[in-house]
Amino acid sequence: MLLTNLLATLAVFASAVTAAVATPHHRRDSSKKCKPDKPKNQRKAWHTLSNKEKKAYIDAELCLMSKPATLGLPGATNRFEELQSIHQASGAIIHNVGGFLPYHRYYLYAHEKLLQDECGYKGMQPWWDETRDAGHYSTSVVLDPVTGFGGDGSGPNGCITTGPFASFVNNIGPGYWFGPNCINRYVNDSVSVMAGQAYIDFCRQKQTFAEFWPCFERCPHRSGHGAIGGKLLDAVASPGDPLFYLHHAWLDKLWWEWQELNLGVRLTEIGGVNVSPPRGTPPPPGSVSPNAPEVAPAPSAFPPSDSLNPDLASPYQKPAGDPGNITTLNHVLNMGGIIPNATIAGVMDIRGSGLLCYEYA
Ligand SMILES: *[C@@H]1O[C@H](CO)[C@@H](O)[C@H](O)[C@H]1NC(C)=O
Ligand SMILES: *[C@@H]1O[C@H](CO)[C@@H](O)[C@H](O)[C@H]1NC(C)=O
Ligand SMILES: *[C@@H]1O[C@H](CO)[C@@H](O)[C@H](O)[C@H]1NC(C)=O
Ligand SMILES: [Cu+2]
Repeated sequence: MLLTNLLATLAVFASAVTAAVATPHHRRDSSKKCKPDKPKNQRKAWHTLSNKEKKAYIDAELCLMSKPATLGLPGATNRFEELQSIHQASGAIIHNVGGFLPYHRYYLYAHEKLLQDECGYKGMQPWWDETRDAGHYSTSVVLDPVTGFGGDGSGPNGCITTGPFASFVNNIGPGYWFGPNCINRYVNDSVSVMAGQAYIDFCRQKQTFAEFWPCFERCPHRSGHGAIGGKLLDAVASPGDPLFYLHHAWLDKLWWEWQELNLGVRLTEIGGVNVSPPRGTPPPPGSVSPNAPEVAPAPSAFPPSDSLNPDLASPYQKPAGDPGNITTLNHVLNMGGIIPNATIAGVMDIRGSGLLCYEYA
């Protein structure tokens, strides 16, 4: 076991060195000094926002949903769906891989930037403090019908009927198919127990990135998707529920807190497979908390239509950047033209040495 760990660490180190001398990554505008701790760069917890701040965020999201698509991405009819479309098309190369956390970090940034640049949003991406709501998501302020994202779904398709997004018609999903469909939810409080601190601590004590990411991707990541259910549990079309961005911001915060425990190593430590293993592959031993049940993927109630995304990623498609099967800092995070592509190296640090400049408050 020790030897395996040592070899994994060496492999990770070797790829970090290779990355450092390879193609430089896209850099942020150096004319803008990064001050991540300035209030304007702080990502705050949803429950700490004033009602006015909450409304500003939701209004900006509604604005993205109302702006026509501009990039010709498959299935997308508006700016919000363009983001969802690139997530759908990349589905097989951004989940169950070592690039899962970096991809979603940069993806959140793309969303935050669209809200700010296209819809005049002055705030930052808020995050959902799910630990606070573990075991009782159904009563979370995040699901408030007036100041939040609306509540649980109902009826035969589980469509949400309250909140600002109740009438949103989503043209992406389910799965690799195209809509139109509603935002649906099947909130399950017992699954939401897995947002609890004990589950986070279980992954937090993992010493290497190779051990950390599969643990974390499963629980609290997948369990959170499972606790809301419906659209949010859709493996590839889940960004159709705006809750996606609050869930992933929380996960990004937790990943950053793990990085902060050993920044000297964890700002460059990466690894893990680079192509999704076939469905049903058992997780690596020790990566799953003994209490964490498997959370089923989206129900297979796909429409019997020909509306399949033509860009459907093949299971063995790989991200650009490095030919190997192990994730490296050179791998490309493809944003489909929404914002420039980046490499993993560019998003490892959120404090301004790369592309990102924010802090979690
Ligand atoms: C909630 O999830 C648990 C665990 O997966 C399951 O046993 C239970 O049936 C679910 N409850 C509902 C109402 O779907
Ligand atoms: C890389 O992964 C592909 C697909 O799983 C596999 O066919 C190939 O043999 C792997 N290559 C190496 C060098 O492991
Ligand atoms: C982003 O990366 C993808 C995958 O490598 C590539 O096909 C695409 O052309 C890149 N887009 C831009 C704008 O560079
Ligand atoms: Cu995802």
